[in-house]
Amino acid sequence: MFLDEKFLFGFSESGFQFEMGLPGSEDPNSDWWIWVHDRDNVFAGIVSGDYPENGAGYWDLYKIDHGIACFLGMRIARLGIEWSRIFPKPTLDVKVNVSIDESGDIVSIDISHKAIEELDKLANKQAVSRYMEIFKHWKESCGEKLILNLYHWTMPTWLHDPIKVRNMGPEKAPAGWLSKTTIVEFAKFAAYIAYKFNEVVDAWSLMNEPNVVYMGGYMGTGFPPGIINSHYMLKAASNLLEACARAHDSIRLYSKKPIGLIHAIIWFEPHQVEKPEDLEAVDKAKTYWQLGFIDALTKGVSIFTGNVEKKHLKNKLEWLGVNYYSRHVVKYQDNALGYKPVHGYGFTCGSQVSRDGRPCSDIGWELYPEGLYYSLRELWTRYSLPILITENGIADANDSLRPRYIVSHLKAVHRAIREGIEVQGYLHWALTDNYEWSSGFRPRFGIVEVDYSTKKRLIRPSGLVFKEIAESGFSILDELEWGVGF
Ligand code: PGI
Repeated sequence: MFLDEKFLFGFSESGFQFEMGLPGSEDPNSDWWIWVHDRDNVFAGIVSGDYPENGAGYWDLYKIDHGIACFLGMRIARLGIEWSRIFPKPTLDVKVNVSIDESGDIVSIDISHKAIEELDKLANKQAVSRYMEIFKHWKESCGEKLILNLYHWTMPTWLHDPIKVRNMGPEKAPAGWLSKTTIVEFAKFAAYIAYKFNEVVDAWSLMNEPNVVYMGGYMGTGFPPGIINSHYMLKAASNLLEACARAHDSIRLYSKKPIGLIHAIIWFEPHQVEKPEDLEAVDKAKTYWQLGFIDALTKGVSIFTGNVEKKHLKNKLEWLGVNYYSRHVVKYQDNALGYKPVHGYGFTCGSQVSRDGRPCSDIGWELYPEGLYYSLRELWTRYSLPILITENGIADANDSLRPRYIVSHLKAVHRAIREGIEVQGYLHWALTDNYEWSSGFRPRFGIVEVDYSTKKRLIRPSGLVFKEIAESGFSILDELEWGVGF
């Protein structure tokens, strides 16, 4: 078994969404900080006008949150580390040997120990030691396991300035994932973090949802840099792939712990199938959204490698993190991707009840637990990698749907396990309310409520449902009704 013999319950967090809140915890050095503070973005309604520095304050209050997590029966945490906190200033001058093949791909990066020592001089030592305190506190209080995720959508402004990219174009600004430089710097960052934190980490996650980064950033407007351009999307996806592969190699210089990828997994279904293109639309959506990326890092070939095998991308995953929330019902559309979501279902439910009569969350995401079971089955059949549910949860301020959400999704997980699918744990999103990117503080994903003015925490009733299941195991689920068919 990967990580443990027993099934693990826990929570997931990212840096940007939880850390800031109390004076001194601000991190103004990331692309997302610039993005959510940009006046034009606020004025255009692209971002909410809420600021992350008014958030939950985990940077200072982590001991309280760990205590609550323990009380709720949580034994595993997936935490993030903010690249911009560790390296607020450029690491570009630290020399490494980069090998490039005839197609321009970065196939290896040779990072010497001397380079690590130079990175150590540049690193913000206060941030390094605070992260070490947080991680050790989790492991020493009651957390048995820690997954450390290296990238959850934010990067230093010296590598990505999304406002300049939008205004002047990616050639004239630090261009983030549109630039090969970011791949090299990410590999250095990964090596440095493995060097510093290996002892407290049980498994590594290379990135959280690179698929949302390339789809959100270059096929929509809410994510930086908010440019709709399918060529940029493909370029960003292929650079993200190289970054994952090279970061994997970097981690292996200093750590033997399992390395995986956390991905946004949406269950795609056809609407009424009227023509063969409608079925192809489902395939296209799955490929662009999720399978294409994982295929490349396992088999070395996918749509993002131009359908040719790239050996330098192959066999880079030892486990898979599944972030599951809802489905998309899609149909054929003559656009760059070949599909569009049908409104009234899944992520585009748009109201309190879907066109299938199922309840939807405060932000209009439909409850569809079967989709988690179907996704687990598909991923297991295709990759045979051990799976962790690394996110699952609901924006539900008055906690009326969360108990049902948790129970029905755990039933889906239980069914998958009974059928022999290796699912090692369930990490809820989220332990506490947090900053929901462009949407600000309105969506309430916490199993624990946060009063943002006092920073006080209050366990929602669903927290006690979670605790009971985590402490007594899956058998208790049979006593509960919710399950939609399972
Ligand atoms: O929205 C809730 C959470 C975020 O707070 C996490 O940072 C992020 O990892 N969430 C939901 C998803 N991913 C995350 C699912 C994928 C998705 C992202 C954006 C679906 C629609 C839009």
